[in-house]
Amino acid sequence: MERELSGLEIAVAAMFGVFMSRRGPDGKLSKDAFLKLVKEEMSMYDQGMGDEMFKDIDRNKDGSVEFKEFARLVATMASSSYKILESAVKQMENKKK
Ligand SMILES: [Ca+2]
Repeated sequence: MERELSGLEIAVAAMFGVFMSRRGPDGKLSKDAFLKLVKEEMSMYDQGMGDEMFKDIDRNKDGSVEFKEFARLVATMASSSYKILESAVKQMENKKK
């Protein structure tokens, strides 16, 4: 029998799912795929910052984003968005009531 995943495991799996659904045949996000992700899933960020963000996230400078680089971005988003996330959790809790 499969055990139930914890909330944190579900969150990591969801993040992994986003990466998987957008990766190219080489298993990475191209720059275009990354810019599309910023536009479609990161609306809280200034959309003019996409190029700058890509330069920053592409640590090994191979022109694409591998999962490790993507995971670092998500961790940075989480740690720099405490207030936004706190308010999102409150909204989710209020919807449950
Ligand atoms: Ca890279």
